[in-house]
Amino acid sequence: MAARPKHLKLFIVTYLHTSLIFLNVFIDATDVTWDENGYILYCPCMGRFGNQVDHFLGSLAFAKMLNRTLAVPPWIVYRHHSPPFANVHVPYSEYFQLEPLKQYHRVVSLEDFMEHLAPKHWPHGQRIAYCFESAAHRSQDKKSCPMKDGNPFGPFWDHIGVDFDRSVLFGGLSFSSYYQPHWIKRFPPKEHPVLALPGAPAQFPVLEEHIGLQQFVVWSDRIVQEGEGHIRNLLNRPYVGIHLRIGSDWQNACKLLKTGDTGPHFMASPQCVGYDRQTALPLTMNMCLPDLTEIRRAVKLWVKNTGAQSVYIATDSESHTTEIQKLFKGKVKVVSLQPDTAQVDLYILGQADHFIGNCVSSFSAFVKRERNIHGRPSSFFGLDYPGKKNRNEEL
Ligand SMILES: Nc1nc2c(ncn2[C@@H]2O[C@H](COP(=O)(O)OP(=O)(O)OP(=O)(O)O)[C@@H](O)[C@H]2O)c(=O)[nH]1
Ligand SMILES: *[C@@H]1O[C@H](CO)[C@@H](O)[C@H](O)[C@H]1NC(C)=O
Repeated sequence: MAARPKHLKLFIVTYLHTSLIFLNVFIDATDVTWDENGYILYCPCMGRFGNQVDHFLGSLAFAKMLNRTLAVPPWIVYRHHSPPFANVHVPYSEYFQLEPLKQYHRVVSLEDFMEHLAPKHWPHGQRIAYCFESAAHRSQDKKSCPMKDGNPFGPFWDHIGVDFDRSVLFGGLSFSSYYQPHWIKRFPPKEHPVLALPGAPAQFPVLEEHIGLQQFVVWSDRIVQEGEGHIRNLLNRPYVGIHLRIGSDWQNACKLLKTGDTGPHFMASPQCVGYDRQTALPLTMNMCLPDLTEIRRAVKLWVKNTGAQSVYIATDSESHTTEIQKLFKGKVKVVSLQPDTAQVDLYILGQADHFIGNCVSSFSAFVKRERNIHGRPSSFFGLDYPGKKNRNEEL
């Protein structure tokens, strides 16, 4: 009698153990199990990192809307001024974890899709490109999708190892949720299992309703470790993080504002002037291209407000470290790393006790969205209290 429960226990433990192993295998395998509801593939072919993330969030929402698995593309990093002097394709998982995305919707990395699914389910000879008629009209025969025309398009699909065999064109559709039934009807997954698109099925800047998807974009351990190391070694809390987007390309862009060639909605600016065109706040030159006077003013204000011990400067060109140091007569530590990997800057800005961003920049917008999710405060150059009426007007 006494032996039986013991055996039973052993049996249960063994059983649990094997089923856990089985479950693990099963979970791993789901990544590379063919989805009957089909896939969305796209090239993040517009803009640099900030733009690509905006497009990624919209594409994630689009894939969920069509209930297709999103093949998550690598990031395109333009390294034309430093080795290897070409585009680099960085897998999503180098910067972020793939797993948290799955809480929102089914995803597979484009690399895994190519390695495990494409050979059987999307073989050579059956690789169809899908695009707007208007896009195909730009091609030589006027009926081919311009999938690999020019940079970054060609190098991207070459990196993935894809040539397209033919094109399917569409019109009278857009990526907005209004067209969900139209998409499903036009492209049932049985006949169109893999929708490969020349660009992201999304808008820039990211739609207001998709901003919250940032919560599923979670840093990889590698970036966390590197970022935390710098914070620990270089900064004393509380610290203020600032993003200086002031380089020559940006100076040119902001000229459009000066000449009146753009209204308050300019690139990422809805994040601070508001998405509603009717009620949008004015977009000022200080918000687009803060001068040294404005940079000094804002940094001084937020260092004082937060009792900051350090200031971290992320920049696309000059850091103005000396000028900012002078403001505090050596009492505040001012640091600028200018790391090789821009994501390290983004991480450190995200962790700051206060962040001052550039309202027009999608690079800043990444930081602002991430901070909002964690309830961390942000402001912008030229706009100290976004979302609230100008303090002076209230007085
Ligand atoms: N490391 C670092 N790189 C930056 C910084 N600001 C801008 N950059 C680089 O410049 C790029 C700017 O392009 P995006 O990320 O698309 O952001 P954006 O500010 O909206 O600029 P545009 O796309 O040019 O309109 C970034 O991806 C970075 O490569 C910064 O503070 N630190
Ligand atoms: C969405 O796709 C999944 C996976 O293919 C499937 O199990 C599910 O039934 C689909 N949902 C709808 C509403 O079609």
